[in-house]
Amino acid sequence: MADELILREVHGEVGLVRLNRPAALNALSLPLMNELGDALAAWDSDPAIGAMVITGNNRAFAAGADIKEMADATSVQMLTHDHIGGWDRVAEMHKPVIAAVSGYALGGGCELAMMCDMIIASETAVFGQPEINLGVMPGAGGTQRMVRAVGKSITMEMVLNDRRLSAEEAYQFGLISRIYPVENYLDEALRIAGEIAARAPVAVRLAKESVNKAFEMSLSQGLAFERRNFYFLFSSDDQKEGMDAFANKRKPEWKGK
Ligand code: DAK
Repeated sequence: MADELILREVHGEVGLVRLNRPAALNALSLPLMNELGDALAAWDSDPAIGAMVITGNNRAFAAGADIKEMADATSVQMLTHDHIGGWDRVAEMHKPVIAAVSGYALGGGCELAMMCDMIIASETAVFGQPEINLGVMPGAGGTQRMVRAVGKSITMEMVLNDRRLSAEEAYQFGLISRIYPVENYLDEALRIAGEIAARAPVAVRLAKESVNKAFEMSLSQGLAFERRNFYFLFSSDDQKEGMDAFANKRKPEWKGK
């Protein structure tokens, strides 16, 4: 239906959310973000789903938070409406989440993509943090996740002077992991998500958690965290299965236990 804010599809073991406000370039309103958070959370606890993909359409992943919704808000309303609540949930998922981006990924759209575990883009993708044009600044990770991805100088240009990155630049700078033609970027994102979903689930979960800790911890804390997760996996059936399958030259059958 045309007026649904998001569309949910299941492709094998992959849950796909299509942001669905094409007339507003998928502007991320509060109701849309709440629905997105609900959809991801449901799949995160569904054993039939192993990975998730968020996409928009060929013209826009998302051109930002909904400016018209925010325009008249006061600081107190922004604070008390819990604007961040719906957004934070995306980064809290235990299962891998991939952003499949074509066209505009601006402001909150770029921040939403960066909350995901990897970004796969079409050749037409454009990444930017243009909030400065509105007299504000990024509020959902644009100054923090971007600087960790592409470094200080490029982030400063993006945040202070609305520099936009093409897909090729975003790839060179390390913001995204793949570029595909616009005709098949989504299929490729679904393919990669499907491959990850077919891997040992407990190992995938702890590996994702460990990589993300690199953004939160010192090196020594992160190394200790990684090591504990590594040791923990030796209590899983899948570790025994994976190593036995290797030794016996057969394909492993994961149980997620
Ligand atoms: N919000 C609302 N409507 C938007 C929109 C947006 N971000 N972006 C586009 N639209 C609407 C346009 O108003 C237009 O609607 P109608 O006039 O047709 O009703 C329709 O989408 C088509 O847009 P255009 O006519 O402008 O299309 P063009 O091809 O000419 O231009 C554009 C495309 C992407 C260059 C342009 O639309 C644009 O500059 N859009 C705004 C980009 C932007 O400034 N984004 C940053 C928004 S601020 C937070 C969470 C998130 C955020 C902050 C805090 N917390 C949880 C605390 C995020 C903030 C932002 O993202």
